[in-house]
Amino acid sequence: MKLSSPIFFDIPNAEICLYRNFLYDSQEEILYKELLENIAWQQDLIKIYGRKIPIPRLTAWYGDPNMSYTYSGILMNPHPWTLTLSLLKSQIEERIQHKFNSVLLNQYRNGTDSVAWHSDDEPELGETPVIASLSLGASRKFELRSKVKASLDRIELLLNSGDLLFMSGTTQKYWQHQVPKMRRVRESRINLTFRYIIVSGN
Ligand SMILES: O=C(O)CCC(=O)C(=O)O
Ligand SMILES: [Mn+2]
Repeated sequence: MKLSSPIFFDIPNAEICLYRNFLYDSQEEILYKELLENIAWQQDLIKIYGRKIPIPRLTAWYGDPNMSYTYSGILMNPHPWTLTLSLLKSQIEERIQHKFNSVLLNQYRNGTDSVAWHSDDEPELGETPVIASLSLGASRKFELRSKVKASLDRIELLLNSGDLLFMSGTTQKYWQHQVPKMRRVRESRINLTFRYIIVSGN
């Protein structure tokens, strides 16, 4: 791990910071290949006007036992942590001093894969979700827009391989984010969002 200093963004009602080059280049490549080959990637379907269509990316959900999670109406049961994922989790936890119990992985096969505007505000993430998002592979745009003030400018970041984006506080309450299509991008990208699910009754 490189101890690059984080960039803090001055965004109203949001807490966002970015660690550029969080990983060593050598770790990045090994990790990317290992995840591409060994993660249990699945193609989820989403119901739109009664028709089931494939979402434009592959996903996988890993975590502690019982951390099931509903994402875009899809109930996901976690696969148990792989050694690679749990080492990565510890590395991130140590750096940002926050605990995680699950990770959602997205694979964008090329620039036509994407994720539409949304907030990571599912009830199981609590009032102020804490998300650590690691990018590997192709560089892709990551955009933020305010849910409450249309007058606020959109924020656009380019997330490169090895970057770690950290979102906390009221970011999910007041802002949405998306990874838009970038049709000229031919290479794939893997993104891991480490999350903390609050189990009801705890
Ligand atoms: O790929 C990314 O950078 C973001 C993914 C995302 O927003 C999500 O999985 O909720
Ligand atoms: Mn998200």
